[in-house]
This record gives sequence, structure tokens and C-alpha cells, in this order.
Amino acid sequence: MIQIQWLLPPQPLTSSLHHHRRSLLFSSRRRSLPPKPSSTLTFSNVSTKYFGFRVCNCVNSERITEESNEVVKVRAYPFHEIEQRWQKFWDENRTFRTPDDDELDTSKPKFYVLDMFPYPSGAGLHVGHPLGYTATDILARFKRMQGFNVLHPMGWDAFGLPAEQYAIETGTHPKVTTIKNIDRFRTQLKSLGFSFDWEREISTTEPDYYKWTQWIFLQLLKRGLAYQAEVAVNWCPALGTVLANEEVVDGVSERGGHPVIRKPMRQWMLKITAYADRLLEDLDDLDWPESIKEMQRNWIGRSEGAEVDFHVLSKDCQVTDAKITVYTTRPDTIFGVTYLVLAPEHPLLSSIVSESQQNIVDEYKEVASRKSDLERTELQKEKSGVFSGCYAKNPVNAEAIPIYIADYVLGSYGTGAIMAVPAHDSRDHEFALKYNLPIHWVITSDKCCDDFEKPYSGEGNVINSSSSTSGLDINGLHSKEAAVEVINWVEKTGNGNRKINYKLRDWLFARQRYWGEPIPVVFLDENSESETLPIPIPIPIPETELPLTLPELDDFTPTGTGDPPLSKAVSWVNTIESSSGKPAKRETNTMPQWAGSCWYYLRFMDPKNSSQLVDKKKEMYWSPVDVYVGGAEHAVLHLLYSRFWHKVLYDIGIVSTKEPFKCVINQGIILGEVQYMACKDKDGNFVSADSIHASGDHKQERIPDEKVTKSGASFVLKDNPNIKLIARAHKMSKSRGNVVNPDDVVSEYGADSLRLYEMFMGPLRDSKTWNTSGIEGVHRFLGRSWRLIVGSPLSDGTYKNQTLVVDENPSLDQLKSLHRCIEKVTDEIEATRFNTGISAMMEFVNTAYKWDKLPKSIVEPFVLLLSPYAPHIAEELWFRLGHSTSLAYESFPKANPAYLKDTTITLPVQINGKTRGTVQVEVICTEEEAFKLASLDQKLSKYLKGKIVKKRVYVPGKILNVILERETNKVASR
Ligand code: ANZ
Repeated sequence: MIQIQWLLPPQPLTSSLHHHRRSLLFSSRRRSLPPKPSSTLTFSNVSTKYFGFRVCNCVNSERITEESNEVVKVRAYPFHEIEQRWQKFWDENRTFRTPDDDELDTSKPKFYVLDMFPYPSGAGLHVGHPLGYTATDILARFKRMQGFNVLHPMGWDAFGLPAEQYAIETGTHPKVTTIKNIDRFRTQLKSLGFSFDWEREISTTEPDYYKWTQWIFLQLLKRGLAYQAEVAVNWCPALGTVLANEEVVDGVSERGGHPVIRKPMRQWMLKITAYADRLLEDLDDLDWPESIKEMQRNWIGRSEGAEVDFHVLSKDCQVTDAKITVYTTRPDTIFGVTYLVLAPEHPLLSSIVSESQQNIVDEYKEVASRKSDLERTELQKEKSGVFSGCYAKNPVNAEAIPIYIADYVLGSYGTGAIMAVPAHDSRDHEFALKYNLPIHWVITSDKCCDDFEKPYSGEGNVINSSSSTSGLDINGLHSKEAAVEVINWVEKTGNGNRKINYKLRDWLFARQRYWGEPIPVVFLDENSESETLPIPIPIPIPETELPLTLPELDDFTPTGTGDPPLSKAVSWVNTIESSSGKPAKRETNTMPQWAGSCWYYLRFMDPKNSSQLVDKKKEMYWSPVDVYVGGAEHAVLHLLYSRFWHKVLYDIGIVSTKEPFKCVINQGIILGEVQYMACKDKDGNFVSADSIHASGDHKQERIPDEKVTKSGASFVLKDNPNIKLIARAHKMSKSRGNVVNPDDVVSEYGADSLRLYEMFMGPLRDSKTWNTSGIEGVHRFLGRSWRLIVGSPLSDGTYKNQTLVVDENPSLDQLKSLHRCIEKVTDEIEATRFNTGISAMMEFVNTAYKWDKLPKSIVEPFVLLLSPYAPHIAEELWFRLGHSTSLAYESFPKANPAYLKDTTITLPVQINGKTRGTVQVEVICTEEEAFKLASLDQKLSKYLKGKIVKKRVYVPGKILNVILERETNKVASR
């Protein structure tokens, strides 16, 4: 049966389509089928590029005719109607609502599967979002069917910069933009059939939610874990605002390109460093990707060493009281110190710099203030510095060594001062060469041949390290022993002490922005004028006054003074401090976007609780999150911040587990479709990509896919196969024009196909390349599954309501195929190898097409297996198989081991005591069946044909021995 299928509602035919359609119909010798305004006979994507239609066999959707480059598409089954119907059904029946309070049967096991909730941007979902969401949805549906109580929620991380910037540009209040974007995201997510419990939806911007973010802040404040400090921030004088690090590119503002300087300002800090050791230790037991754990370890950056004091010398070389404390991880190199370095922001600087050097030092400090820490510590950057004009005494050998100021030493790490050992540290070595400072070797490598041209930073044996003045002698010791010896010596002589340091800094928690959670503290007016209090004393607002809601504001533009926009809400800012009744001002800084996302997983357990952050019983039941899926870009900040808050909440008895997320999975990124580039020389002629090194100067030009063909392992121009092309997949971006919108995919192939395709592209954790023809493949598989069970469409393109299944007992073969498929799909879901689970189902459907009959007892379990991946089609099939309720809580099929074993064996056959061959038999095979198979066997039949059997000895599963009559034997052989 040949039929044209149209994909979208009928459109007026253009003349070229008329012509094209007629020629196709003519060539297929079929009478013309006018496009009917029915659901199946509708029209396709009418962009000129994709404009096309297809003559297809309605029984199997296989492509029959395809004109040159026309993209040919077909709807393999009526997914539009099916998907809408089931999404409505799930909504109306609250199918995925997780029972709450007394309805929750806590004797059942629980499974909490969570996605990193999205920022609802104006751009809507991209195809990267559904990758993780489909994976978690498969797990949620699978566990529900295995009898678990499943918590699978969704919400919005909706505070943040883009909505505020949009407000500055257009005057639209961030709340309005946020609500609009959330609505769009929700609609898109619902169109993909995710089984979220939408009744638990939360948004970080809702006062009911941020009440508890503010409450956590107050607990941190109470415990001294939130404090204020003067911290250098990115201040842009031209824009009159503080910028986030990502808004500063190469020292200028991303918007407008204005210079940005580092300026100290009052900020809120959270003392995450107090939890450094616990954050490090507890990593070991987590089922997280090793790479993330390693990144967190490096971020925390624990190092063991010592702080050593170097006394500053006066002009006449006398030891003064002033001392510079350095932090070193290599005390074993202390005899190799040839100068000290202070960070430009070191507090001692002003008191030690000599008069003659003052101007030079001031200038240097000014330049350094414009650089970020990252720029300053970049290894390849040329080192710079200035002499302070002053010297210090090395405590171990009493040598006078010069003190320099250089920006490769950071004020924020260690003590902001170092002892420089140019022979053994590459940064110091580079600096010493540049400023002609001495280099003293004090470590030899264990291997031979030291190269004194380069610094040696490894450990080794100590040389040139003794002093009669101090009595310290570490020559001949190994680095490790020498370090211990030096630390003991400095501790004993009062020149320093053992010290553990962390790279981890306290968390800068304030933003000079409007669209964030207000910080719930006030400052008494009487204190704000105080000269003696550079940092005003914060007074927490009473917990009963939470939430402290954001005031409405019409003007979001920066104040120009560095004061946050909230300072414009004068009547909100001016308040009365509750306990004293005195006039006070509210804090106008807001919290960073990280705050709301630090604890949202707890609120999902009890989203409507107005008296507690989370009910204790509910928390005890649902904690911790069993599987947390999201992008690898959150390896440190979000995942570390939420671990920190969780531990604080653990300490104050709000949560019952030490860690929030048992297992974390990072989904890979989806790259855009492969793009082909041809190289052109100066004159505009194509040159092969493999010769561009030789030709040097060249330009690249994008080549449309239809002009490309494969030749061996390369891609070449169809017109000129000598020209090899560059094939590359890029991150999806608007500027490259390679962004795939999930809405388009859903309307063209259906949500089930998109879900299936995203899982089929490759292992969840790998990066993958989008390929539209891949969706056609999985879409065809769903169509084949549909037609296998429902049958071919009727002549008007619709399908019968019934199925083709029969109520008969299945054959052994059918049972074996089914149970192998069950085993594979189950194993693969459990191991989150979703792609190979799909292959197993494809294999099953291929096999099933060969069967004459389809027993219901085989088809039903298959539909259940398919349902976590492609829930809409599975629900529809389930319904057509005669069920009246959703399959969401049906038991997931279990593989029966009896059908998994290989039940045939190779049975040796002896004739008159000699092994003459073998036959394949079922393990439980009768003597008669075994003998019959032997007589039919080509090789054995030669021995048996026409002979009389005297006796048969059959040991089931082991051997068949046939004894022949001798007489007959002779007669027969005559
Ligand atoms: C002397 C020395 C000799 C050092 C040597 C290294 C090798 P980690 O392991 O990262 O903690 N350092 C200390 N404070 C610094 C700061 N504020 N800015 C830049 N560098 C700083 O690194 C500790 C080492 O980094 C310290 O040990 C110090 O240099 C340097 F052969 O002291 B070392």
C-alpha cells in the first residue's frame, strides 16, 4: 500500500510541490491521493530547504522513493494525538504525585532522584536539558514500577543577573520576566512527558521559599559562620557598579569595555574554610565521579607546611621587632632563601618601605590592583616586582636578604608573604634571573646530573644547609626529614610553627544587585556614623519577621556610588530595629544566586511547610538524594557550597545525613550537528584540508551537507573528491547557527522519539554530537513497535482501536527472547547505560516481526519495558491491550532465569562404542527424540541407514550409544 503522509496541517501547494508530487505519484503508478485535512494526511515542514514529502509504505514506513536531495520525512505513528492525550491524563489524574504526610507508606523503600534545577532563561529549553532529565525520568519511572516511593521534583533557580539586566534595558520587572520564563520552561518540560511531581514545584524567588534561605543565613550568622569584611571587588567607575568576575574580560567590563579596578568594599563572607577538613574527608565515601572529587580536593587544596618569621632589619642592619611571617610548604629549603616577597596588598608594606622606594612601590601597587588573582598567578606571565629598600634576617643563618614586592604572591593565600628559593621554585627562579638575585642550591635530586640552569622543585637530599650561628645542620637529610627538623627548630626557637593551609577561601556572599534574596539584618543608625567602627555591627531581624521580602523597585540602574540598587528603596531601607526600637537601616546587598540552590533539594521533601524548613520525619525518610544528575560545570562551586550548608544544617540538627547527594552523575554535553568546512587559498580556490599546512594562508568556508560525501575515512566535496574537508562538531550556540530547539523535534518526531534519541546517542556521561538522521532511526523503531502491536493503518490513515495480540500460550523461543530483553533492559537501567538498553529492545522487536503470532503475555511485558523510555506510546499501547489505568505503577517485569540459560546441549553419539558425531538437543530431551535427531543428522545417518538397532543406551545430557545388529550389519553392507 502506497500513501503519502503529510506532517503538518495542510498548506497551500506551491507549483513546484504540485509538480513534484505529481511526478512522484506518477512514477509510483498510483492514483493521486489528495491531501486530506485529517490527522495523518497533513503537510510537512514547508521551509524550502526541507520542503518535501515522501511516498512510503504504510506498513513499515520504509522509504520507497526519495528524490535527489529532498529531505524525506514520515510520521511513523500518530504520536501527536497519543502524547497530548497522555500528558492530559497524567495531569488530571495526578499520576506522579508523591504521597505526602499520612498517605506516604514509609515501610516501602524510597528513591529520591533529582535534576540540577534550571535557571529559566528567556531562550527556553535547549536539547542539552532533556538529556539529564530523560535519564532521571527513566530511573524515576523504573523505580516506581519496582515498588519504591519515588521523589522526582522540579523547580527553578530563578534569581540572577539576566532578568535584572533585562530590567535595566527594558524596564520590565524581573519578577514579570521570571514568571514568563518559568511558564515557558514548565510547558516545554510537560511536553516531554517527564514524570515530575508538579505539586512540589518551587522557585527560589518565591518569598515562601527564600524565607528559609534567609533563615539559614541567620543560623550561619548566629554561629559566626557569616561575617563582614573589606574585600577587593571588581569596581567599574564608568558603569558605577561592582561586576561579577565573569563580567570582567581582560581587565575591562564585558559591557562597554570600561576599565575595572579592584577596590576594597564591605562584603558578607561565609566561613566555608571552617569546614575544609570535613569537606575533604567526607568526599572519600561518596559515589561521585572521581574527576569531581579530585576537583573538589584541589579546590580545597590542603597543604602542610610551616609559618616562619623573618625579622626586618633597620637601616643599620639591626634586628627590629617588625617581622614578616611567610608560609612555606618546603621548610627543607630554608638555607636556599635569597630574598623575601610581599604581596602588594600586604599590611606591613607601608611600614617597611624605604623613603626612596615609596613612589615606585605605590605605582606598582596601583598597577597590581587592576589585575585579577588569576592573571597574577598565570605561570607563563612575565614576573614583575619592585625592591622595598629594606632587608630581613634569615633566622637559620642570620643572612640579610632583600625584601621585594611582587604580584605573583597573593595577599589572600597563606600569609601573603613568601621566602623565595630560586634554585627550587620556578616562579622565584624566573624572578631572580630577571632582577639578578642570587640562586643557592640546597637540594640535589636522587637521580644523577643536576642541571643547574633550571630550578629543581622535587624532593631530594639536602646540601649547603648548616650554620654554626644557629646550630642547625640538615645536610645529608632527605627533604621530608629535613622539613621536620626545620619545623622543630623554628618551634623550639620561637621563630615559627607548623601550619596547615587551604586554598579554599571564605565564600564572598554579597552581591550589589537587586534580583536576589535580601540579607535579613539591620544596622543601627547611631552606629553608622561611628569612626571607630569601619564595619557596622549587624543585628539580625527576628526569625518571626521572615521572609523579608524584596521591595518593589522601578529603577534598577546602578546607583553610581557602589551602593546596591536596593538603597533606592528608601522607605524599605529605613526601619526600626525590633528589640531596641531605634532607627536602623536594612542591609542593601543581596545574596548570590548560589544561595537558593544550596538547599532546594531539602525543600522538595516538604515544599509547603510554613513552620519549618523541612519536617524532621520527612527529611529522615527522603535523605539523602539517591541520584543527582547535572552538568560537570558544577563540580566545585554549587556542589561544594551545598555540601557546606548541609553540614552546617547537620550540626544544628536539621538534617540527618552528613552528605546531601549519595550519587552524582554528570551528563555529557550535546554538540551541534557536524559541520563541514572547505579550505580556500588566497585566490579563492578550494584546497584540500590535508594540504593547508603547506599552502599556509587560507580561509574556511562552510559547505552544506548535501554537497559533501564520504571517501574512505574523510569527507570530501561531492563535485571534487580531491578536496578533503574539515568535519567538526561545535558547542551549540546562536552565533554558529547550530542550536537545535527541542520544541521543533517534538513537533516533528514526538517527545518519545526525542527522549529515546537523547538516550540512544551514546553513554550518558559522554559528549555527543547531534545528528538528525539518528532521530529518524529511533522514530522508526517506535513506529515499528506500534505497528507490530496495533497493526497497519486503515486506508484513511487511522488505526484500529484493538491490537494484533492473541490470548495464546507463548512458545519457548518467544519466552527466551522476552526474558533476555527484560534482563538486559533491567541491568542497563540499573547501570545507567540507557543506550544499550534501547538496543536490546530494538533487537526484540526485530525478532518479534518474524513470529506468526503475538501472545499477549509476551507483548505486555515488552510494553512495560519500553515505558520508562517512551512513556506516551507505552501508555497508549497498554490502554489498547485492554487496561484502563496508567502503567506507571505496574510491576516492572522480572527476568525468569529458567529462560535465560542456554537450554540446548551438544550430545555425543556413539555407534557400536565409537563416537561418530554429535547432535544439538534440548537438555530435557527424550531418548526417542535424541535418536530421531541422530538419524536425521547427515554424518550419523551414514552409519545408521538401513541397519537394525540392537540396543540404545541413553544417558540424558551426557551420551547416546547405539548398538547395531552384526548380521544385519553384514547384510546391509553387502
Ligand atoms: C618556599 C618554597 C621553596 C616554596 C620551594 C615552594 C618550593 P601550595 O602547595 O600551593 O600551598 N606561596 C606561599 N604563599 C603564597 C602566596 N600568598 N602567593 C604565592 N605563592 C605563595 O604552595 C605553597 C608554596 O607556595 C609555598 O612554599 C610558597 O613557596 C608559595 F622550593 O616556600 B614555598
